[in-house]
Amino acid sequence: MPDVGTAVARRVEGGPGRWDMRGASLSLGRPVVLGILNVTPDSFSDGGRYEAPEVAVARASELVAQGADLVDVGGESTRPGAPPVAAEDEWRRIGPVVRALAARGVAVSVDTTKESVARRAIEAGARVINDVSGLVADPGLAELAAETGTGLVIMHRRGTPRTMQDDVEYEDLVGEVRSFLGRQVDLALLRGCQPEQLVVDPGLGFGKSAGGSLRLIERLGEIASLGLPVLVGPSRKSFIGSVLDAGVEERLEGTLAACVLALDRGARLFRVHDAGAARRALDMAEAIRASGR
Ligand code: HH2
Repeated sequence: MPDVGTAVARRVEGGPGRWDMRGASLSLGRPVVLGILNVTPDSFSDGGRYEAPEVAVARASELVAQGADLVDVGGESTRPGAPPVAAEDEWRRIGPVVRALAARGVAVSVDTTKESVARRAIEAGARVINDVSGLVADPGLAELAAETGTGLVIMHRRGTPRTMQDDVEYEDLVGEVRSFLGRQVDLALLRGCQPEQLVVDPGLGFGKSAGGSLRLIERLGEIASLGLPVLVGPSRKSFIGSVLDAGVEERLEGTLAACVLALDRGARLFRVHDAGAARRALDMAEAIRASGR
């Protein structure tokens, strides 16, 4: 198994630690909730609902009031089969929203794989880059994070949204995801990022079968053993639908169960649509965990 360097090892020795994002520092002592805001016409569960900037901003305020620590703003759907979106179009969707939220003091994460979009979002006040391609689509994102000090989420996925569900077989899924994340973390460190900026994500549902996503949660400890904070994004995804035979609107309990088990196996950050329910479930689970320490 690859090691991601002594700098990272130092980060975990001191407990749950913190996530640095452009001068601000978020404690990881309490589970961190990222509220999802998709400013897209076609996202799989909330596409078309928040396209008007004022509606998007109102939704973000709701997420924060419910307990989200950050709002993750995306302008390109990554659902299986989704077509790519040009940088200009992506920015046109999210620009006014990122600017308005940052001006209101909301911590904004930008869900993009493009350096040009991330750069504009940072200029508009975003604090975190959430790269679902894990520095593959645009390695320039690592330099950008190093230069600006933003937080950087490095996620594993196989292929692109168009192709990722074509082949979901792995010889050793958890090992491959872990090795990939280790390599990309090394790349980010080499490009000048500090370990405290980095978070890793196994990419539930991204080029994985339903069984694969379940296994990644069950064996999340192996990903956490890389020594970096782990984010998971199970919210309303189809692997929950497969287990429960439930439509997109009926996956809240499945999402919460996935979050709580992921927490117990080492995840510290949770990307969810239902911020209030996740906040309560995670705070409760964390209180139980803490009572034994
Ligand atoms: N999942 C989605 C999008 N971004 N980012 C991270 N770090 N982890 C995830 O698991 C993740 C993510 C997909 O979900 P959603 O945003 O709800 O849908 P869509 O991609 O259709 O907009």
